[in-house]
Amino acid sequence: MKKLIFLCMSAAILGLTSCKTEKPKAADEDYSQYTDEELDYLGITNREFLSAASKRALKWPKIGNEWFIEFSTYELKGDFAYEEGVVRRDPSGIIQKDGKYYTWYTKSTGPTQGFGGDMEKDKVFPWDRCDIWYATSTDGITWKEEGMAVGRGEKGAFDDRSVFTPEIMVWDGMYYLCYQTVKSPYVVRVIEEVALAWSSSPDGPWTKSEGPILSPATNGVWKGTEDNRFLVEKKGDFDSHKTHDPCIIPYKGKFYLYYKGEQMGEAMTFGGRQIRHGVAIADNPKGPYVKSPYNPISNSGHEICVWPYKGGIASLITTDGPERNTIQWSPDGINFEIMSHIKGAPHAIGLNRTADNELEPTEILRWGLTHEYVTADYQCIRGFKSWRVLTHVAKGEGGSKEATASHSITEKK
Ligand code: AAL
Repeated sequence: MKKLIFLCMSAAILGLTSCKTEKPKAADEDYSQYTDEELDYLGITNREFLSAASKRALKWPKIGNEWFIEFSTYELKGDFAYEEGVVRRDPSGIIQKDGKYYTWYTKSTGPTQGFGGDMEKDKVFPWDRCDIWYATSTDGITWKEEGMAVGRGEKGAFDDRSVFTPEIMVWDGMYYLCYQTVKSPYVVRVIEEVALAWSSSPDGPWTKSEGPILSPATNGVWKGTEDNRFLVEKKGDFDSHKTHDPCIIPYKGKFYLYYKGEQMGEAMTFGGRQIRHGVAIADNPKGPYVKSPYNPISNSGHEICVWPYKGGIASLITTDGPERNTIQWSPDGINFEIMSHIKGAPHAIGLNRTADNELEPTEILRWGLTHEYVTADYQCIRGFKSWRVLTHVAKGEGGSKEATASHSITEKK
């Protein structure tokens, strides 16, 4: 070390400026603040020689494994048992009223023909020509379909083709369902919007908003008139084509509407499809919702799955983008950081909104609803459960008391 300092001093005197230790360090490159114990925990031997990976590791927040979970799914009974010829998908969060769990979901019947056929009759997707139905359960396993909650609008209305992918919010004694809408004809370039319905009872009747409460950005420009979503003059904002998967959370005295954006001219990047999330904020549940200037607030993900935790908002990011299969958290509902990488997660999760979120970060994910593609045409609603992964021990391996105790939490029940 002494030798190095001497060499550097001599080099400086000689006017040579290339010596690394002479370079002033940027504030964020100062690693002296980290203790020997922290370096030891991360397996870093020498703080003078930090690889890029070690520097990143040092910047990780001081978190344990409390965000690290695994999932499995299971069959549900009653009307949620798979039914040939019927689409039930995209379950909302679960709420409870008078001892009964409630969920809302997308429902339709018949196969999907796809684009390019008879525009008057065909279903272009399983979520085309759908209405929003609801079901109840006393145990979360056996569900009874109660009927339609919100139907499509009349011919010519903004929601005349399909209403789907609902999410529920309970606020001040009122029930709010937000959901996606499509207007006929359902072409490839069709826009998809978000609407709202409200009721004083989970059993309805529901009053629908007169128009959408959220729409795609209008600053993208299609190229030509061919019905092709990849051909653009200008892509526009992250949500220039579609706004999907809405979920409203009461937060900090306002209402945060999280949603997935699809962009005109969607590209495949190193993370897969270009899909990101945004948020629009309102003073009242019914709006007006104003998009945050910070959008997009994720660079990855698919269906929205967000919940309040420790004064901030947590988000499960699945399916698309370089940060897929992570759980993230933001202190302000906008600036999300990765808290854990997970092996994967069920799609289109309906969270158990009756959970005590403050127990632990993923308490709300202990059980809930998801959907499964039984065939390309028909989906059914299933249950999921998750468990924390706290240790990694081989079969028969002893381990400390703590490890043994935590291992029991990891067991699939
Ligand atoms: C899902 C969701 C939205 C889409 C469709 C139904 O994966 O992202 O809900 O519109 O597919």
